[in-house]
Amino acid sequence: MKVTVLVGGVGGARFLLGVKAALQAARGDDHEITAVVNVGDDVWMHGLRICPDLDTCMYTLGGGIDTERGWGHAGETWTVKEELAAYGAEPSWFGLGDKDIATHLVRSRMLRAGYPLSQVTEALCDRWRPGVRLLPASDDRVETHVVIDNPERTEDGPPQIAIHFQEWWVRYQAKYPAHRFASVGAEEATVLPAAAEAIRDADVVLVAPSNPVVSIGTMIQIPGMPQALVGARGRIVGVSPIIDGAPLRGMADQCLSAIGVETSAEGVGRHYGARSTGGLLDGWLVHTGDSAEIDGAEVRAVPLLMSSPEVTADMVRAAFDLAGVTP
Ligand code: FO1
Repeated sequence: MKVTVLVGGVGGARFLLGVKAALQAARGDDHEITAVVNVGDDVWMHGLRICPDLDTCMYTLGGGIDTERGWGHAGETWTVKEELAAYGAEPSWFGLGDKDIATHLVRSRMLRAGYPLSQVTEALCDRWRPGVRLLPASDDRVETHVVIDNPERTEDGPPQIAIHFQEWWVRYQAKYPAHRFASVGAEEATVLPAAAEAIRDADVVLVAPSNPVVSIGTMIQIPGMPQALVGARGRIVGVSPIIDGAPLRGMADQCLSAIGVETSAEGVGRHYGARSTGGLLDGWLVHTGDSAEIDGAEVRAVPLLMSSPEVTADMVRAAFDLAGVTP
């Protein structure tokens, strides 16, 4: 059975643990899980290419994640970060752990040698063995930048500036309202062919409860991705990242309000739209107690709190059922 999952960072990685658990329980190793991972958060810092969502998925599925933070290594140390700060080397606000830096050094060296990100990811996964094929949504640079009011505005300075998503998210904790998001590089980018194929060929495509704007939203706009989704032979079922009107973690609410979408299971589901009317979804899972009316898509309410891989596996089974497939 082939399952393809569109994922972003922390929520997506936890969801993938549930997909793995559900398929292992039903079919042992007789399954193929492909994660198509957001690359919009990727960033060059201190000369290193950092891919937060790919690394979060790789560490989470490979057993190396710091479960408290949801990103970076367990048992991390911060010596290099402290040394960089001692030199006044900016950005000092981004948490680069010593172990994590090894990942970025290997990735940056391979990228500079000309290997595409998808091959770099495959090489890194040789060590971590995530048990899921991790594919970047594109080998090309498609970075999410955020337009905000200029915090250091001078009388002749620009009223608005664009900063990298990581600066908005980590340095400013999204305290400056986003006027809009720009996917820098999207026009020249193309969806990773293997990712498009995994979407087309899957028995079911799952949309993880990731940030609907800067993870899922950015991914499905990469040239070639809409066509792959339209051509998917299986049904596409999404899981709401909004429970009882709020995101479980992260700042999906600030992102949704920036694009004028209501922070609710129905708001996100309607934003994604039904595949039958040119949107993304055939089915939409909302949390017990929430409801959503999406013209052309079937909605079901099940518990969506990913409190353990087993509980998440129940969500995944509900998504398979909604997609009309038996794992
Ligand atoms: N998130 C933070 O809130 N603070 C950090 O200092 C931070 C550092 C960091 C380093 C590597 C990495 O892979 C992720 C990191 N994250 C950090 C998380 C990251 O900003 C977000 O997880 C994603 O970009 C959003 O999904």
